[in-house]
Parts: sequence; C-alpha cells; structure tokens
Amino acid sequence: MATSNAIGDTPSSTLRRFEGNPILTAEAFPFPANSAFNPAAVEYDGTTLLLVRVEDRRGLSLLHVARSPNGFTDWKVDPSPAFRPIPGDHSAEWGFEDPRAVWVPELSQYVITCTAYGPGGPAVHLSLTDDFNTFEHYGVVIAPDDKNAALFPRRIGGTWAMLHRPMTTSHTTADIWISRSNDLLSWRTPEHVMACRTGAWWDSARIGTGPPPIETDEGWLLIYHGVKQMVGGPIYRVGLALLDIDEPNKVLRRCNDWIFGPEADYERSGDVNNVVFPCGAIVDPNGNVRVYYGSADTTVSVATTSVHELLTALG
Ligand code: BMA
Repeated sequence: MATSNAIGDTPSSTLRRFEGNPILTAEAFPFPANSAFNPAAVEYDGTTLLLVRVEDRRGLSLLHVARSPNGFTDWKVDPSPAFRPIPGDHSAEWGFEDPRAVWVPELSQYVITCTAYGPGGPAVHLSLTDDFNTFEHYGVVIAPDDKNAALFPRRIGGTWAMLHRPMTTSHTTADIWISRSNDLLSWRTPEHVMACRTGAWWDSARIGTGPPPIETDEGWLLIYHGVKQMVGGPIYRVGLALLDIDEPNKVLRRCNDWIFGPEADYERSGDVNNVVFPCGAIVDPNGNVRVYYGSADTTVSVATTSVHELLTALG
C-alpha cells in the first residue's frame, strides 16, 4: 500500500503517511457524528480492526468498531457502537475516549484500556473481549484523574503491568507511570517511569503512552505523545523510548527529536489544531509497523515504519 513522500515525508522519515489519509472520517459512522479519531488497533479474524473514538453531536464520545481487509482501505463499520455512555453511571456519563487494545495470549482475550469520562474526571477503564461483540467490563480500575493507559501484553516478573498518566493538582506537568496488578482489577501504587522534559523541549508540557508497548529483542518500544504549550495552543507530537524488558519502569533510551508531528493539512487543522495522537500500532511478522493515530481530533490516519527503523531512531 503506497505511503506518501508528500508533506515532507521522505524514504528516510521514520514514519511515513499513507497517501490515502485520512482513512476514516465522521461520515463513515451510521449516526450523526462530529469526529472520529484516536483509535485502538489490532488484528482480528484476518482483518485490521480499529476501535475508534467517535464523538457524537452531544459532544460525548463512544467507541465504534471499523474493519479493513488490508489496514488501509475498504473500511466497514459495525452497525452499532461497542461502548457507549452509560446513563446513570457517573464514571462514564460523558463517554469513553482514547482506547488502547492488546492481545494477551495468556488470557486468549484482547484487553482494552480507555478513558471513562464523567463528573469525577477522566479515569482508567478496563475491559476484556475475544470477539469485539461482547465485552466483560471490569469498569474503572484506576481513579481520576488518570488517562493514556496501555497494558503490556504479558506478565512481567509474574505480574500484569500497565503504563498510565496520573495527574495531581500539585504537579504542573504530567508524566508516564507504571502500575502492577495480579488480577487486572486492583492496581498497586504507581512507580514513575518517564518525565516530561523542561523549558523549550517539544515534550515539556505533558507526555502519555501511545499504543501498547511493543516487545523487541532490545526492550519494550514505547511510542508516546508529547505536548509543547505554545502561545497559539498546544502541539501534539510523537516520540520514542525504550524500556527495560524485565524492569519496564527503567528507561534505557529516549529519542531527543520527535519522530512525527503535525504537518499535513488534516493534522494541522481540525477540532483541535496541530495534533497527531497515536493509540494503535500493528506489527506484522516481518516487523513492519502500521501506526494508527488521530489527526487534529477530527479524523483517523495511518503511517508506516518498521521495528528496525524505530530501534535505529533510538540510536
Ligand atoms: C488529550 C486527549 C486526547 C486528545 C488530545 C488533543 O488530552 O484528550 O483525546 O486527542 O488531548 O486534544
């Protein structure tokens, strides 16, 4: 599938935009929607399956399944949403946002982490499924304010581990932390993993995990978003780090430069300008990677790379 060398992409760019971007817009969904963005991505039943955040015309977000035979084109969306706001359930009264999904071989299930949004603030919500039709909802597993949660695909040192982004009023920045659990339900006190950088850096205001970490021979590859606060508003870009395979609270390497940022019109301009926000990555058996991301909080886009290129970028 052709990836573009327009908009500044070159063969040596670490991530290259698909020339058919954006791949999904609000019009694809079977109800009046405002926007479709920030999707989880997995391989399911021979298709690429995205769990897309779709904002309805009340302003509330739900999660909706879209499937493609090749991961780039011919998207078909399910007739009704997979997750929708729950009237009377305060934790998700305003909907579900920014899912990440990962296949967990030990459970023979996909684990979905997303933000449940309600009057208490954004919180980490966890669900299991093996068919994206019926879901076992564990509900809110980490209290507000917390978001950008992504589970590692296997136990590490005997326990489940999840990256997430707690926010406290006493901290002005927002960093990546890790929590551990024996049952995916009760999570221990978080340990700090990686901080925002300071001052003029591109990731100085906030950082958060993107897709679930990717296991490699050199460590866990972490694709993350970083935010710089500008006079004209924030800019969301994408960076890379490598976490120790056995002690994923340890950062082995971190790219100084961002590897991807808003350049195309559909990333520069939308409901929120200047945002690329990856939540899903699919690695094929040859190590090719498709990164699915929200563009300007309005549409879904995809860019390609490989595990080798990502590790090379990390130096
Ligand atoms: C973050 C999240 C994302 C969104 C991003 C840019 O805080 O809410 O859903 O894509 O801001 O607006």
